[in-house]
Amino acid sequence: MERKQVYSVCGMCTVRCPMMATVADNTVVHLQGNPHAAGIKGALCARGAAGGALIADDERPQFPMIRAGERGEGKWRKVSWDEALAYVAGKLSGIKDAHGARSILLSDRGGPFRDMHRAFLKAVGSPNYCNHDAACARNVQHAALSLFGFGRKDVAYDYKSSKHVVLQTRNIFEAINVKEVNDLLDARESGAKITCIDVRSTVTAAKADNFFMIRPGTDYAFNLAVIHVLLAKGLYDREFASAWIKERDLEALKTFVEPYGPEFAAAETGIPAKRIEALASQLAAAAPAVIWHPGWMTARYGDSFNVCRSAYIINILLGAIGAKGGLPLTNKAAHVGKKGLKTLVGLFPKPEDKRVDGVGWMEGRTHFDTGPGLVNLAYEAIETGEPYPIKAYIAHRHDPLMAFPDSADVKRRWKNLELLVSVTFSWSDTAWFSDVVLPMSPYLERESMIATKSGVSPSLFVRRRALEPRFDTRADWEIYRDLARVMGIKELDFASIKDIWAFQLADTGYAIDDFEATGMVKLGGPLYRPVDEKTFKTGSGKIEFINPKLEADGLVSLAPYVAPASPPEGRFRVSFGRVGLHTQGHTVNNPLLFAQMPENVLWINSDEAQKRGIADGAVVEVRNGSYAGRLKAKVTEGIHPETVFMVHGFGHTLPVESRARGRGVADNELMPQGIANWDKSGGGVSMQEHFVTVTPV
Ligand SMILES: Nc1nc2c(c(=O)[nH]1)N[C@H]1C(S)=C(S)[C@@H](COP(=O)(O)OP(=O)(O)OC[C@H]3O[C@@H](n4cnc5c(=O)[nH]c(N)nc54)[C@H](O)[C@@H]3O)O[C@H]1N2
Ligand SMILES: Nc1nc2c(c(=O)[nH]1)N[C@H]1C(S)=C(S)[C@@H](COP(=O)(O)OP(=O)(O)OC[C@H]3O[C@@H](n4cnc5c(=O)[nH]c(N)nc54)[C@H](O)[C@@H]3O)O[C@H]1N2
Ligand code: SF4
Ligand SMILES: [Mo]
Repeated sequence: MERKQVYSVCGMCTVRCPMMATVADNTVVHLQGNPHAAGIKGALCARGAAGGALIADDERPQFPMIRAGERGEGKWRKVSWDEALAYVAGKLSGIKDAHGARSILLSDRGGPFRDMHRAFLKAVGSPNYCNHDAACARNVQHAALSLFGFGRKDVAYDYKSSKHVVLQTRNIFEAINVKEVNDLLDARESGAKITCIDVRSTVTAAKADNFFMIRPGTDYAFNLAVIHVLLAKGLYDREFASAWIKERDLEALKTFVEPYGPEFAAAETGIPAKRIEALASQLAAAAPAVIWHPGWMTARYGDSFNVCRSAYIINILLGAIGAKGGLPLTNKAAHVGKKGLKTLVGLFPKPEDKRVDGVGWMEGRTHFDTGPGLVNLAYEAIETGEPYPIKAYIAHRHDPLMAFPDSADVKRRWKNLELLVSVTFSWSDTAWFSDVVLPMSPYLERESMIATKSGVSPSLFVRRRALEPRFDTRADWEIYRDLARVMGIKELDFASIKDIWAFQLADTGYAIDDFEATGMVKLGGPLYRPVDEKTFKTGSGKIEFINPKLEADGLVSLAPYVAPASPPEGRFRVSFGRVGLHTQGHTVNNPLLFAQMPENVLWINSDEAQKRGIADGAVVEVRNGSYAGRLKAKVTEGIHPETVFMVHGFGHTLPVESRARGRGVADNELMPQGIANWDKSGGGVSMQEHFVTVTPV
C-alpha cells in the first residue's frame, strides 16, 4: 500500500486550518495540521481529527436528489447529476425569464472559497449574494466599519506578541481556531495576562488571570466604565488619539461617558467598581500590546453592536490599532509588494439591480456593508414581494433553518419560493426541506480554489484532493462549472481545477508547483505597517466616533446604555455557545464526535436549581411558547442566576441521522419569531432576547 501525503485545508469548521492528510488505498491513515504553517504546530483540534469519520459516515447525502413529496416530507427521487443540474438550470432560467435574474438569491458561509459560486450568481445577473453573518458576526463587522471605515478583518489579532488579552463574549479555548489557541498559550507562557468576561465559567475563564462573571446583557455598561476610567485618569494613548481620532470626537466621547463610571457599571453588571478600575490600569500598563477582543458570535442582544463598538474604542484609546501585540493592520498581497489572485467574480459586470435586502440604498440601511448584505431581510422580500419578489434560493454551505431562530417561522417566510436548492456535504434541516439536494464531496474528497490568508504574514494556500469520493458527490467548482455549462456561461467553463488554479495565479508570478513543498506560498511578512493617512477609510481619514452614515440613517453613534430586561418571574434568559467537540449543528451525527458528546446539557445556577428541586444530571423540560425540549441539567455555581446556557446545534429531528436524532435541545427553537428581532444599527439578529421556563420532569 503506497502512502501519500496530501496538503489540504481542514473543513470541519469555518476556520479552515492548513493541514496534511496521509492516505493509502483511498483511505485516511493520519490527519495532522500542516507542519509548515506558522502557529499550527502540526496540530488539529478534536473536530479536525474526526475528518476520517466524516468520510466513513454513510448517513450523509450520497447522490443528487429531487423532492418527490411535499417540502420537508423526506420523500426523494434519486437522480443523476445531469438530471439534477438540468433541473436546477431549467428552473433558474425559467424564473429569470419570468421575474428577472434579480429574483435569484444565494447565501453561503462566506470565507475564502466563495469566488466560484459568487461569480456564478453574478454571471446569472443577480445582485443578491448574501451570507450567514446576520446570525454571527455582523455586529462586529458593522462596528469596525462605523469607526474605521474598514471591516473587522482589516485588522488582525496579534495574540503571540500581546501582553494582555481581554476575551469578552469570546470563549477562545472552546470556540477554537488552532493558530489562535497556540499563539495565546505561547503568549501566556511568556507572561501575558488573560481577562475573561462571560456569563459562565468556561475553559477560557479557567485559564484567565481575571474572570468577571457578568450579568447577562450588561457588557456595554462594563465597557463604558472602562472608557470612562481611561479618559478620566488620563490612561489613554494621547499621541495616538491626537494623531488618529477625528477632531472633537474625543471630546464628544468624554462628555458621553461622563455618567457611566465604575460605580454605575458595578450596579448593572454585578462586578465591583474597584475591579473595573484595576482592569483599566492593568491594560494601560500593557498598552499598546493589548487586545480587547471585539467579539465573534455577537448576534445576541439589542445592544451587541454597541458592545463591539465600545470594545474597539477601548483598543483605540490604548493605541492598540496597528500595534504589534495589539490589532495590527492586515496585509494583503499588495502590501508586501506582490500581486494577488485573479478572481472569477471580476470577469462579470456588476448587476444593475439594487439589492433586495435594501442594504446600501434603502432608508435606514445605507450604513450596512453591501458585500454580503443581510439575508434575513431578503427573507422578508420572499414573503412580501417587496421591493421585488425572490423566487429561487440556493443555500450553499448554509443551514438557515438551524442558524436562524424558529425554523417554522423561517419556513413560512420561504413559502413563495419556487426553487430551494441546498449544496451541502451533510444532511441539515435546510437540505431536508429543499427541492433539490446537490451533495458536495467532503473536504478530503475534493480540491478547492486557491485562497488567500491575509494577516501580518499573508500567504496563499491550496486544498488538494486527498481521496476520491466514496459516493456520487462532487466538488463545488465542478457543481457550479457544470451548472454554468448548462446555462451557457462560457467564462466559467474550465476543463479542470488545474485550469482554474492557473487562471487565479496568472498575475502572481507563482505556479501551482510552487505549492508542492508545503501546501502554501508565503507572500511576505511579518510586516507591521504603521497607521498612516491612507489607513482609515472614513471621510476625515481618521477614526470617527460619530459616524455620519449611521446618523443619516436616523441612528445614534454614541448610544446611551439601556439596561437589559430582567427575566420575568420564573424564567431565565436563554444563552448559548460553542463547545470544543462540535461545529454548529453539522458534526453531531459524526460517529466519532457523537461518541464523545452525544447531547447538550442545560447549565443552570445551583441556587436556582435548588429552588426548583432540580438535581445535577436530572432531566428537565425547557420551554418557550410552543416548543419544549428535554435535556439533562448541569447544576453549577459557574453560571449567572439570570440565565441558562446550552451548546448550539443539538436537538436534531431528521430520520436520516440515526445518532443525532432526538438527542438534546435546539436552542434556536426557543426563540419564537426571533428572526424579526434584528438590530437596526449592527444588523445582527438578537438571539438572546428570549426567556425560557425550566421544569423538572
Ligand atoms: N469548537 C468550535 N469552535 C468554533 C465553532 C464551533 O462551532 N465549534 N464555530 C466558529 C464560529 S462560526 C464562531 S462565530 C466562533 C464563536 O466564538 P465565540 O463567540 O467565542 O463562541 P461562543 O461560544 O458562541 O460564545 C462565547 C461566550 O459568550 C458567552 N456569553 C453569552 N452571553 C454573554 C453575555 O451577555 N456577556 C458575556 N460577556 N458573555 C456572554 C457564552 O457563555 C460563551 O462562552 O467559534 C468558532 N469556532
Ligand atoms: N440559536 C443559535 N443560532 C446560531 C448560533 C447559535 O449559537 N445559536 N450560532 C450562529 C453562528 S456563530 C453561525 S456561524 C451560524 C452557522 O450556521 P451555518 O452558517 O448554517 O453553518 P454550518 O452549520 O457550519 O454549515 C451549514 C451547512 O453547510 C454544510 N457544510 C459545512 N461545510 C461545508 C462546505 O465546505 N461546503 C458545503 N457546500 N457545505 C458545507 C454543513 O454540513 C451544514 O449543513 O449559526 C448561527 N446561528
Ligand atoms: S479549528 Fe479544528 S475543525 Fe476548525 S479548521 Fe481548525 S482543525 Fe479543523
Ligand atoms: Mo459564527
